[in-house]
Amino acid sequence: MKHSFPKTTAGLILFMLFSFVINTSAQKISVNNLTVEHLTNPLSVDHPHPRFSWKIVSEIKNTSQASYEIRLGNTASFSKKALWNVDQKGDESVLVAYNGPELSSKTKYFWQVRVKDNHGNTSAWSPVQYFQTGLKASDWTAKWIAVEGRDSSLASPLFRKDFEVKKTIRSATAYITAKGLYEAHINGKKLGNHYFAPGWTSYKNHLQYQVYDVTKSFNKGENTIGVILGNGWYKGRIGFNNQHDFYGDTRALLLQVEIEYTDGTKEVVNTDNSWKTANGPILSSNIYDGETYDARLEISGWDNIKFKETASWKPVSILENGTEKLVGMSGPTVSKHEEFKALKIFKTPAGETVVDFGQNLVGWVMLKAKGPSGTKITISHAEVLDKAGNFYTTNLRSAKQQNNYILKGEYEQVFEPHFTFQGFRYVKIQGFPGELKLEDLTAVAVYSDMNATGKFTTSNTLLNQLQHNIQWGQKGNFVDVPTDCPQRDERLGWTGDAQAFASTAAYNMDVPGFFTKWLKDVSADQLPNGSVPFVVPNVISERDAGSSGWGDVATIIPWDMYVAYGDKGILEAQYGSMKKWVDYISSVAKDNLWNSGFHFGDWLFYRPNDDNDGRAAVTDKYMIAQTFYAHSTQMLLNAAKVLGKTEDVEKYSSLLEKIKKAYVSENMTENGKLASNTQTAYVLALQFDLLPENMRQQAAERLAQNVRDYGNHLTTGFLGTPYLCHVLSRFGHQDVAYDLLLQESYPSWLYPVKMGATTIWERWDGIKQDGSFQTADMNSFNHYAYGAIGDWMYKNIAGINPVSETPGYKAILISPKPGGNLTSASGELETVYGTVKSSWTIKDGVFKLDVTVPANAKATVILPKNSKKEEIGSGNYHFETKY
Ligand code: RAM
Repeated sequence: MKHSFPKTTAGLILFMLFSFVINTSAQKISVNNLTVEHLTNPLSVDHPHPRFSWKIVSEIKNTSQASYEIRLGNTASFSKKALWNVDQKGDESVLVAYNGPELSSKTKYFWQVRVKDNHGNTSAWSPVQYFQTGLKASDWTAKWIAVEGRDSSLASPLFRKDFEVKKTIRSATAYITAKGLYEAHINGKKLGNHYFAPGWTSYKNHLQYQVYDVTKSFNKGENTIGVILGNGWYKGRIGFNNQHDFYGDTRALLLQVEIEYTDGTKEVVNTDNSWKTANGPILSSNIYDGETYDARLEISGWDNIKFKETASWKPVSILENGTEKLVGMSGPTVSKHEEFKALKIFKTPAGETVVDFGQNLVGWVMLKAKGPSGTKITISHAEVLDKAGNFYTTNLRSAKQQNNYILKGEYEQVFEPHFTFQGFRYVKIQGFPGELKLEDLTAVAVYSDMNATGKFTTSNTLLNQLQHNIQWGQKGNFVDVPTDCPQRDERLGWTGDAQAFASTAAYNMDVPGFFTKWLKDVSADQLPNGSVPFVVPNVISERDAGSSGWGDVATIIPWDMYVAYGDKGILEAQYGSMKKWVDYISSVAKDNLWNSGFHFGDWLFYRPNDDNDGRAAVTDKYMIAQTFYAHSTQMLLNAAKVLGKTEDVEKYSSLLEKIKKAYVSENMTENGKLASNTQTAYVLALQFDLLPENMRQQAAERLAQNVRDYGNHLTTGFLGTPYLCHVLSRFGHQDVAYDLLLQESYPSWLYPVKMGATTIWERWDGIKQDGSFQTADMNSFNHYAYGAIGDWMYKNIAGINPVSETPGYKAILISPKPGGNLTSASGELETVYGTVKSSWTIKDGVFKLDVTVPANAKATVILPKNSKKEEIGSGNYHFETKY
């Protein structure tokens, strides 16, 4: 609509009124949170049809999207004709695929959206967002550079280049990657605020590069680029056999800066033989052992202009281009998050100076220090103190987790490491000159940049601490890849742990980008026969693959991500891998029974110390394998249905039937008792629907009885634990589930909480009741697997459930199931449609529930002790019922 300015006063008033009406109607609905491939304004989009998502904000109840418009162009003003314009009826607002003309590489595209709702309101155009496409293989003109001769020094080499900018820059983009880790600087400033670039992938298959908008980084005239390389996962120590150089023995840098001047001309600055290299202050660094930094070796101004290269700056060598495939980074970067002040500095009984930060976290300590040149300060890291109150590091196995700083003696410096991270709550300080003060130390948590999406609180403070521990277990183990633990000489992408925790992870944080990236490596490192390695990226051996409950990550996480985020693309991308895994199992199964090969089984299940009485809850490993064979087949089948692969639906439906039959004849008596009479056995059989329907309830009774027989204690390990309470709830034993959850004595979820845990432990009894530790060989205090109970807490206590037929919380099931002695609970989830809330109280026999449903979504609400279903649209709702 075009307004022409009114000429009379009356006209002016009318005009103002009219504009007011227009504006308020425009404000009734708006769009925000625009993302491309799950990321905000990403710079390295490789996808030929990137997908756009947005959220609708509306104060009007029952709002859904009636139509949307997207425009996409080369300029932010859309002054030129848009390259792509869609005006489409429908309520699609999540992952809408681009289907305009072919996108060019290394190009910035601007886009925005506006929507109409079902009430006739139109939003304003959203703020303009952008994304940039990455480089095609043939766009790379830079050369890989490395130090001359053998790259045998533990130290981190510096690389530098000066160059001149003669004209005014319109735009400049840097594309950088490394074999090893890199930290890039332009004119004395670090590029980006992230760490551990280029991230960890299956380097032999693909190596990510990062993209930086460096338009404002350069000056007209002299400029300098400086880059430091670290060993990282590529060349540093990785895996538990003291293995080095796993991916290669030579660290190398690849950097290409593309500059466009305002006169339209272009220039490229590349890594090539004009670069120089020298040793810097980082004397050694690797992921497990930490870093040694000698400030006396700092080369002042090396990464800035006006620097005079001395004879110690040597020419670089050019590496033959490797076969590695370069890909744009698809997941989130890793950066600093929460900071913790030191709470307490104290002397341990052994006489050591130890600092407590109050939280087991992953990252590092920033240390302020000044002292005589050559003073060496050592910071060691530990998760716990022992029974006597001494600093305990035996559970780190061979990982040193130690940073050393050597002072240069001129002024106060703040030290932090570059290419390593530590898992710790306590640090031990040695060699500090003078008196150590609390303000000299700050711990900083470093993890992948995922927004917090979930909140969960209840009237029970121990349970709230458990939720806190689950979230910190996630933060510490989501450092570019999902790891088992972040502190000992392991820190690997253990597939079993990841599959157990993925659905909980998707409640707490925004993880689709994180898992999309990692799942590419699940496919990449899958063996030719379809078997899936124990760890991904696979840095152990090819033989270490194929365990049930671990390899099933290939089917479980893609499905979990699809349900939580509505991302069909993940299913499409992973379908081949899902299928290969199921076909692999079929290839080793005999008569539809998976009863061969190595399996971890129900890892770390309950086992009393002195088990003369035979209380250990041992579940037959092949019985477990068969249940996961069924489950993976079911996940594949689900994916085949979503993707419309009818032949596969038929094929795998009939396979699934055979798997279940084989399970029953091998493992169940006629009366329904299972071959292993353990909680995990019943849990897996019921969770994955292996038993004939008429045998299920009796099996659930056996499970409930088993829990009661153990005095309301769980006995499950990694595989049974995630589903234990789910199965109890599903078969009407909500009370038993609550008794387990709220159990405070060992083994239980709250036992570690009572023992002061601030993260989830690897074992139910990492610290035993007498204060002694479990075996130091395997006793991590930051392992997320048992945190998988979080999924049940959100679903049952808060009552926030996805509906897999309408994924991504487009349809939500709100069904809180109060229990235990809880008098209130509140859950919140930032979904791809917006915020879902469910919070309840019980007081004077009345259950009150407040629900929020985001625009363009709908919910079914089921109140406790009530089977009536209420269907609601978006908005805020209040319910009450007798309780
Ligand atoms: C341990 C890991 C991990 C587990 C495997 C089987 O080494 O810490 O948690 O998945 O073993």
